[in-house]
Amino acid sequence: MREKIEIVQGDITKQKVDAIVNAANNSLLGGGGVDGAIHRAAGPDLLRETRTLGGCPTGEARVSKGYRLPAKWVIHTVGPIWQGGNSNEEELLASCYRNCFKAATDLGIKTIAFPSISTGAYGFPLKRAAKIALRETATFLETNQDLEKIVFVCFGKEVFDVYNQTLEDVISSLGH
Ligand code: AR6
Repeated sequence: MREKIEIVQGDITKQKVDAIVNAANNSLLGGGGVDGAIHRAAGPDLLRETRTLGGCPTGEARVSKGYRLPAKWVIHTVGPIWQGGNSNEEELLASCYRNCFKAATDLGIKTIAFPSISTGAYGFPLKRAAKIALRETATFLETNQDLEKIVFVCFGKEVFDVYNQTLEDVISSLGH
């Protein structure tokens, strides 16, 4: 399981994987952060398609093509806005990862890359978010063999270090 998880520092729009995940907002019409970067790299056809999707509730996921991206697909998910921790934020973030894995298996793909959902503009504490991301990934990999590689693309060294440390914590707590 550990060998299927990769943590890298870099730009998700450059990843050569079957699908990249976008940390979008409920409108799916683009924004700042990783969402802005993905729309710029994919080109205007991406917005043309996401306009037809009718938005996306927080915690769910929607699929579009990748257009000019190296990735064939974009899985758009909407993370929760951090409101202090008592507004179901942790469950909603876990639900983003679960729904992205479901979308990936429905597409029949083998490789996927995630950004650190909700931890930029939406203010989710990084360590807590990383723990949720990696725990959901480990749980998924325990029962599902479809995905061969799951990449966490960390934008900056701080995020990279936190993900690496958290992966060790999650794996040892699961007894692997
Ligand atoms: N590649 C990988 N990660 C990136 C990139 C990139 N090119 N650019 C930024 N990040 P954010 P959120 C990191 O704010 O918190 C948008 O406006 C970033 O450093 O992109 O879920 C949407 O439209 C951080 O670690 O997403 C929504 O309105 C992580 O991606 C809102 O922001 C997530 O930061 C969503 O906020």
